[in-house]
Amino acid sequence: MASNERSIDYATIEMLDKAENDGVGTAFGRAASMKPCPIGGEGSCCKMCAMGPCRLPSAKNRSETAQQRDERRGVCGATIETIAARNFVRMIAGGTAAHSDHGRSVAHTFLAAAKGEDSNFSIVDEQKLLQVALDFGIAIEGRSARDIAIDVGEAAIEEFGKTHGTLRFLNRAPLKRQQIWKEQEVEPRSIDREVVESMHRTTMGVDMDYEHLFQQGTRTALADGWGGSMLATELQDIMLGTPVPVRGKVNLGVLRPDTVNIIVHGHEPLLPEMLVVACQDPELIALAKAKGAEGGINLGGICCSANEVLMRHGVPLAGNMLQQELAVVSGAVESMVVDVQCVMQSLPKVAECYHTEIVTTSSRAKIAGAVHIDFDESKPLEAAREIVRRAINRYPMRQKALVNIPQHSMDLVAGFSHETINYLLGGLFRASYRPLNENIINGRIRGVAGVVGCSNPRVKHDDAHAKLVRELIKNDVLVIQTGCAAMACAKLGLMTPEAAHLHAGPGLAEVCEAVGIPPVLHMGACVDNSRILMAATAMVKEGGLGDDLSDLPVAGAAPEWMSEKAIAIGQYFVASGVYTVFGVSWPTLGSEEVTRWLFEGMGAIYGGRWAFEPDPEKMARLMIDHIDSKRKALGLDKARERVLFDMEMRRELEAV
Ligand code: SF4
Ligand code: MSK
Repeated sequence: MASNERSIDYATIEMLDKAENDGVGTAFGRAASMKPCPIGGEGSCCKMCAMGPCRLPSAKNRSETAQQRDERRGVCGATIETIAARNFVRMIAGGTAAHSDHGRSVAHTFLAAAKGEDSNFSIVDEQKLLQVALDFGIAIEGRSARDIAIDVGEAAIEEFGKTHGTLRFLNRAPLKRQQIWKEQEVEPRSIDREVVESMHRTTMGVDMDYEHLFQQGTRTALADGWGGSMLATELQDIMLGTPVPVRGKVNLGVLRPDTVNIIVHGHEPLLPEMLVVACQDPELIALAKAKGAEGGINLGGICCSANEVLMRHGVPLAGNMLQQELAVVSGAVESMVVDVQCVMQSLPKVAECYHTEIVTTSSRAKIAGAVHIDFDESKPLEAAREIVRRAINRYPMRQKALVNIPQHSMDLVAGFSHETINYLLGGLFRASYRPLNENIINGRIRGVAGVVGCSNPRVKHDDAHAKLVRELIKNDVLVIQTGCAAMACAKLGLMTPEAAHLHAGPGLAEVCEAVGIPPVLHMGACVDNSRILMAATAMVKEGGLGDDLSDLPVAGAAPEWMSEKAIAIGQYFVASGVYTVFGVSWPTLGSEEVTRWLFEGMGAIYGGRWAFEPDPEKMARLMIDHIDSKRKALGLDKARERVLFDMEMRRELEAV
């Protein structure tokens, strides 16, 4: 397959061609040569015990009687419904474990920082500390920030393994939503417990009623969104600063010639924060220059580590998940520093062809062929300085003949935390979601869409993100993004204020131009999907758009998802009342009954439901139709007609 059929991104296309010339294999090539297993892909393969694996091909294209169908079971008698549900719940458990283990390490570092133990971190955002303390029911009156922070840190750590009650952040949701969770008995009790119970209930011979399994899956996903992920986001903000709008650059063109290039990749922002400090150290810059790197040291990022340091420091984004190998292929990266999640095991293999050193830093993740420098959370700056020094020492090994930095990069504005949206729209002294709600009510903004998730070589890289988001903003839907999806759209210039008049419908463009924001807002990393929950909750609490998250004219999507984390995120959005559409493939298609339950049954219970649509234009239509149905239910369809059903405006819109 030609490179331009694999990606719409010019930098990626150039590096894929270079990889081929250099004889380097990448995920794109492996995906093309390895056909996915159709039975596993539909969620119908069970390998929970050694009587199997049991593969139950889907009933599609089969003419079988109900009895024959009923007899199609695993060795233990498990039905296709049970197998599909168990696999799905295990994906949720995996995703929740990943986000939440990240949250746990942040909580431990937070507590150490609060206590003033030997740590390079401190309490930066006191206002947010007080807010979290209030949500946790911790007294703040007349107490020092230090004492409050210690209580918050201890309470946060407790959330992972407490033996009584339910998660504290559930009380942030609208009251009606809390009531639904209570009635459905899906309030998470503690984060670890829900992951463990999901693993228990999906093992051989335990829970064999798919609806009952999904109840546990939902409870586990809520432990992610309103638990582990939300804790990670909030504690990081208190320690590292709540993001505010910041200009940055994105794509492999941010790598620099004659400069030591270091890439951070993964998810946890604590070491990258220290790398930001180390890369500015005059002594290390002087050392880099002494080694011949006249440009000094350049830090960039891949995946969510990148999003974190972009939002707080303007560190450039080198690219999204599928560009990790390609950054090395540029021949201009001295060191790629990885921690956890979305890291490819092929990196050391790719690095063998160049001079790049792959450095693992988490005690939870090592890769054969990489160097391991443990990120000791009590001495993080020391680890960061060692990593930078090693990168500098590799610069003289750079092989000029193998260097080719693609000349593609794009400006963007990032850092739209939900607090920032509050200030930007309402002003510093009357911060509020009122202007956003009013613009939705008067129809200038049709609704809000969260477009998140990964990149996946099973589909054309960045293509679905681009088509979906362009269609949404053209139809006056404000888009908020996190993760690799955010980078895909940033590379196209959709995260610049100028994108409003170039690509947005007239109503959305008017609002964006008045406030000076892009029509597509970068809200951060994958754990920061919790910011989207908070923004949606703020919209409900502001009033005028119903009294629950499921009343809002909003929708979610992950058009190029690949990770178990995406399934956990989708499930907590659906269980929070949000209509959520996924592309690529759907992991329960082997069971019509289970799929129907997720696509329709959940809607009846939670007001949010799943949908699957790989075509991005059809996906946009589904989301816009859903938004319009919510507008109608709120009685806002008339208001919108006044604004948009003007023919001249329509013609202008079509011409964009
Ligand atoms: Fe097969 Fe049942 Fe074992 Fe799964 S648990 S592998 S369906 S025997
Ligand atoms: S990094 S989970 S590929 S969004 Fe958060 Fe990107 Fe998906 Fe990883």
